[in-house]
Amino acid sequence: MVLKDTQKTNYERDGFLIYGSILSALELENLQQSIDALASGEHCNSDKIGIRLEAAVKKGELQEVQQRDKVWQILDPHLHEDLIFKHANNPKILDIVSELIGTEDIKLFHTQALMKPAFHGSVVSWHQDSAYWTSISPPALVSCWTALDDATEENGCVQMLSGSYKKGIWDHDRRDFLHAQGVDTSKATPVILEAGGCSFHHSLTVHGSSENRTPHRRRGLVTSYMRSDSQWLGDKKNKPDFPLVRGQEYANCV
Ligand SMILES: O=C(O)CCC(=O)C(=O)O
Repeated sequence: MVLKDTQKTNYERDGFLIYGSILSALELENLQQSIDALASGEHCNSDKIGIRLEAAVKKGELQEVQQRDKVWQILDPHLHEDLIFKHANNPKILDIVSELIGTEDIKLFHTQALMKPAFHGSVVSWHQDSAYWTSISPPALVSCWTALDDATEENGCVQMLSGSYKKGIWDHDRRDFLHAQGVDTSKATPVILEAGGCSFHHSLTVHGSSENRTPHRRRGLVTSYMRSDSQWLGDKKNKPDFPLVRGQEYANCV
């Protein structure tokens, strides 16, 4: 057992856990460099990498910065950088995930880098991950959010709504998900982390993040895990080959 009883109790109550330091200084530096290499467009697999740009770039603003500072999201960076796949397999992270997810048998669902360029990093609206990840059942995945820069309220750290995971999937209006339901978002908890620290959240926990108002960028690396006995509800021929990161796999499961 790596988690203290209070940490497990807090996760069960809140649907998230602000854990703190998880990376060594060298691991942090290597991951920062890997993410920047992917974002810069200079990587050998550049044409294959799923990259979404910051909204300001699409509006024709934010022209005077390096390419890497125009990027908002990198999809599945572990497919292109061994170091990121190694991070997704970090035993310290997997020890915690297995306690939170309730089994030693774990597959990697996906990874993503979420970047907020200085002054421009835009809002991630309130959402539940499982409202998008509808092909996986049960909707009880666990994500680890690792800070590659200090994450503060000013630069748009993630905000979590405590206990929100207990109500299943909420009615989903993508334009105004929470306010439409009369939820007081001032009660959300800011996930403040130093670079190299991490938090964990349940895939039904309502969360989002605000804009980056500072001159410093905010990069986060998310690795999301599911039980390897989860069911794939999508078309069988479209099921990705999800990597087993711990324990065993099961027939007719993900
Ligand atoms: O990094 C962010 O701003 C949002 C993170 C998020 O939505 C997630 O980890 O699922």
